[in-house]
Amino acid sequence: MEAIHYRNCNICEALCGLEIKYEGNKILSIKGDKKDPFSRGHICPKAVALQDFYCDKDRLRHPVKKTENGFVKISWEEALDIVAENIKAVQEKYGNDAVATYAGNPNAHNFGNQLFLSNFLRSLKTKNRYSASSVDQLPHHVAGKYMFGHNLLLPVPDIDRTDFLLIIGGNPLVSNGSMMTAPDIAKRLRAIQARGGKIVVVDPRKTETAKKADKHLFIKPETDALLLLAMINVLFNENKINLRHLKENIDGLDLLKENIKKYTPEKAANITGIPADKIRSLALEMAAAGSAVCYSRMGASTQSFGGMCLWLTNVFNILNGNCDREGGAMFTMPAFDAVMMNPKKGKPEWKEIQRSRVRKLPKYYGEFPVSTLADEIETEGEGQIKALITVAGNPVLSTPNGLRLEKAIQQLDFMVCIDIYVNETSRHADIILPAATGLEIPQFDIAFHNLAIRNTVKYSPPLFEKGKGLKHDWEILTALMEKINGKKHDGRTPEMILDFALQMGAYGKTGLSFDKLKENPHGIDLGPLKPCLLKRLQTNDDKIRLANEAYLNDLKRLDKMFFPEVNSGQVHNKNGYPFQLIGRRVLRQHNTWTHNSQRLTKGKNECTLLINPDDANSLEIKKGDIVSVKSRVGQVSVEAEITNEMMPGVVCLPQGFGSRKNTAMSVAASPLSVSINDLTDEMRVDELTGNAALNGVGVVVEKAES
Ligand SMILES: Nc1nc2c(c(=O)[nH]1)N[C@H]1C(S)=C(S)[C@@H](COP(=O)(O)OP(=O)(O)OC[C@H]3O[C@@H](n4cnc5c(=O)[nH]c(N)nc54)[C@H](O)[C@@H]3O)O[C@H]1N2
Ligand SMILES: Nc1nc2c(c(=O)[nH]1)N[C@H]1C(S)=C(S)[C@@H](COP(=O)(O)OP(=O)(O)OC[C@H]3O[C@@H](n4cnc5c(=O)[nH]c(N)nc54)[C@H](O)[C@@H]3O)O[C@H]1N2
Ligand code: SF4
Ligand SMILES: [Mo]
Repeated sequence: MEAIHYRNCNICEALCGLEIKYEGNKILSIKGDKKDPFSRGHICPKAVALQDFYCDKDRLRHPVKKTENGFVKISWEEALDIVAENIKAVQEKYGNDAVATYAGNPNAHNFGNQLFLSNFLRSLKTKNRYSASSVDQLPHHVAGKYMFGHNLLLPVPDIDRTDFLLIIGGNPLVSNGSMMTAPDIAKRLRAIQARGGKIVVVDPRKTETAKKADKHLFIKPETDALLLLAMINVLFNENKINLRHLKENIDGLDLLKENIKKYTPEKAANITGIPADKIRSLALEMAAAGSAVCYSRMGASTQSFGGMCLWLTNVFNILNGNCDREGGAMFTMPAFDAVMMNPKKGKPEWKEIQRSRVRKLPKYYGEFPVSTLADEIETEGEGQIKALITVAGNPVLSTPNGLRLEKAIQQLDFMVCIDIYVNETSRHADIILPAATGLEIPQFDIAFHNLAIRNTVKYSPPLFEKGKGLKHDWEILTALMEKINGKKHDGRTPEMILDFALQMGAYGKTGLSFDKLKENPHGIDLGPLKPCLLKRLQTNDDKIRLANEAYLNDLKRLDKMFFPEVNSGQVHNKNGYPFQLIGRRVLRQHNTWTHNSQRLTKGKNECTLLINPDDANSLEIKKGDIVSVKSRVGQVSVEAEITNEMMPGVVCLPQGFGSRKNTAMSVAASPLSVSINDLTDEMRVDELTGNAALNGVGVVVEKAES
């Protein structure tokens, strides 16, 4: 009999509500749920592909063990025993730090993993923890910690009410929004313009979002910090500082002013490529708008000055009177409140930052930057990594110089991957443990309600029972914990923890509980964001720190890079690599793992190198030519696409490609699909946060021989 199931899509951060018609275990249709109070019926093509992942015969459906003849199927009991034995053996022989972990992006979208992963990682007592955070949003967390006292106190642009949205290095019309959960983003952006507001995009590429904006400013990659410094400089010089209700809680205003006074729009103009008068008028226009917000994302965070960009973004919003205010940068009050469940107030604030063994990169909230994972595997000595556990990740394709990492992981004593596929990383594992996913798992979002432009809440039970050979990630994690260090699981399910957290949370008093969620399958609207920062601040003295020493010190690195005439030092020159490479996302693919869906991959080749017509001309490259792109670390051959979307001197490849088709026991190569991370350089990091500098990589582009 035909039936309807309502749930949230768990692929990206937008949390779209789905209405799924099904009969037995067959999907009849997947549409947007018009009654979802947040997404209002919106979905993107990826949600429809949930059925493909559910049915995919090439998904891993039972544990496998590597043998000389490839992977062979084994029982869960045997697989878990092998993993536990090998992990324990490495721990005993080399110490706990010899076991490293890498957690990938889908952990953030999986209810069980959100609740059980950190316990599992803690139980291993290793300092070698890595995740996709350091190729993504780490600078946001570092700014949250330094400025507001908690890595999860992250401002969200209140796009439903703002009069002026400045987007730096984000392309929400394709990504559907990031560090800004805003389903149906296209309609929300149009609404800004319809009510007389304005959208400005700063990006080295005239993106899908930039094309719909009121204004697009090309910026040279990795120079955004200079733009932001100059805009803040304008606020000071033109007496536009307006701290509003945060006035008494601001710390470091004078120190900040003193430190940034030299960064004038004139100085920034040369470096950013944006004329001084445009920088000045952008800052002044935002100061004069009824409300305004600067939102910086991937392009700003995954670059050499990512930490500084996210700091300055917050500073600009605060000084401009638009922090914690309607239409500005606001804070959420989620029903499952990860900040209040793990408060930092009352705890010592400025602990010394630990450094990694080989490259001395910083450790933030328990993790080292993944850009140094290969170093830690390859470099002998005490603390060398000898075993790796990956959970829902594919670092060979998703982290810089993936090929070096691919080589490094083959020298490990042992590797286990918890994944739904044999991917480019897990193909080298000794054991792969297959997890249930998508329509087979319950869905309650813990991570992204914290970053949402509106407070809402929703729980969805699994639609289908998980396949016979599969376990939920959280079941795998608790089973491993039990086998490795004897820590017995207390029997609590994700739902039990959820019920408790909801009742303890801000809405518990008004009757929000797990039962209430089950009665409301479309979700519950908890209203627009409200000013709440002063209640949520986690610094011990209730101050918002504008001028943390770590950031002020980092300005010296910026000077060295961009003003070599003042500080003799490294020059931001091209060193024989005349082009700068940046990344992009495509609508019908999610990171590295959705290409088994025919529905998503049919159509034209999207893995192309975008290049400006003048640049193409001077290299005698024509549309469709195969070009060679070479960086310090590698080389790829890829089809060229000539477009004046690109700023001259900048070329663009999509991320997430390079995937060979996943089959049940292996991965098959696809010639047109290349990995951008065969070119990105693991030595390029934002030294302050350790985040990878994935954008702005120096490359040589040439017409390929044939
Ligand atoms: N050059 C460049 N590199 C980038 C980026 C970029 O823009 N440019 N983007 C970066 C960003 S933002 C991110 S988030 C990272 C992502 O980096 P990763 O997280 O390393 O890569 P994903 O492709 O998300 O890999 C997720 C893996 O999880 C598996 N999986 C999916 N669902 C589940 C599940 O429910 N359970 C389990 N156990 N496994 C599951 C998939 O099969 C896949 O193998 O890539 C980063 N890399
Ligand atoms: N369809 C689709 N949606 C996705 C994903 C996906 O793979 N596919 N991945 C999801 C994930 S994991 C994430 S983290 C989000 C990311 O969400 P977004 O941050 O919106 O995604 P990107 O498209 O990477 O946007 C980065 C932009 O920065 C620009 N850029 C590059 N270098 C610079 C620079 O130096 N300065 C400035 N100002 N701009 C620069 C690029 O041209 C690009 O337009 O998307 C999520 N949504
Ligand atoms: S925008 Fe994201 S959450 Fe919404 S349907 Fe697409 S993939 Fe799913
Ligand atoms: Mo991401």
